Amino acid sequence: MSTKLTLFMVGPAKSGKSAICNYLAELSDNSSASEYHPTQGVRILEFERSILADAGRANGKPKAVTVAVELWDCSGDPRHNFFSSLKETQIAIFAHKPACPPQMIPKLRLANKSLARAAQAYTSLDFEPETIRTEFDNLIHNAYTAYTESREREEQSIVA
Ligand SMILES: Nc1nc2c(ncn2[C@@H]2O[C@H](COP(=O)(O)OP(=O)(O)O)[C@@H](O)[C@H]2O)c(=O)[nH]1
Ligand SMILES: [Mg+2]
Repeated sequence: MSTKLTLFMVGPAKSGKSAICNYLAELSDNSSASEYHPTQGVRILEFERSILADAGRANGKPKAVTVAVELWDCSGDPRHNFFSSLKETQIAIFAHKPACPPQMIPKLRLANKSLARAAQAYTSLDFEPETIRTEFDNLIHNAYTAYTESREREEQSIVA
């Protein structure tokens, strides 16, 4: 049975959340569509990613793991505040479209303490879109590692 991770894509309206979700789920690209279609409520995309998981305590070799991903493409409408309902075991990806050219983008300072150390990546579907997938796989890798480590700790506390 593969591990399943649930991730939420949240951020302001028209910041490219749905476009990124489609790209990650390898759905047909509609980024050239002239009309904007705001996401109503939430749209759930399911797909799999293969990652190279770190070696656990038991053996020394990294192994290829398939992770089932449930990606929630949330509405940017502030009336649907999905972020406040996130649990510790879930992950948020923020999409934001800065109003300046890519080379001028400053490092964002995230006010929320628990997000201060969050990884940031500057990407665009027009410019090196593969970076989006690479960063997403890094996120999946980190989440998978945290999940397996917490499971190992739980198992050990039962045995002890
Ligand atoms: N050229 C370009 N257009 C984009 C990109 N990302 C999103 N868009 C366009 O920006 C608009 C808003 O994107 P969407 O994903 O619907 O935003 P959401 O409201 O955050 O889900 C749409 O018309 C997309 O086609 C991008 O990387 N490049
Ligand atoms: Mg959307």
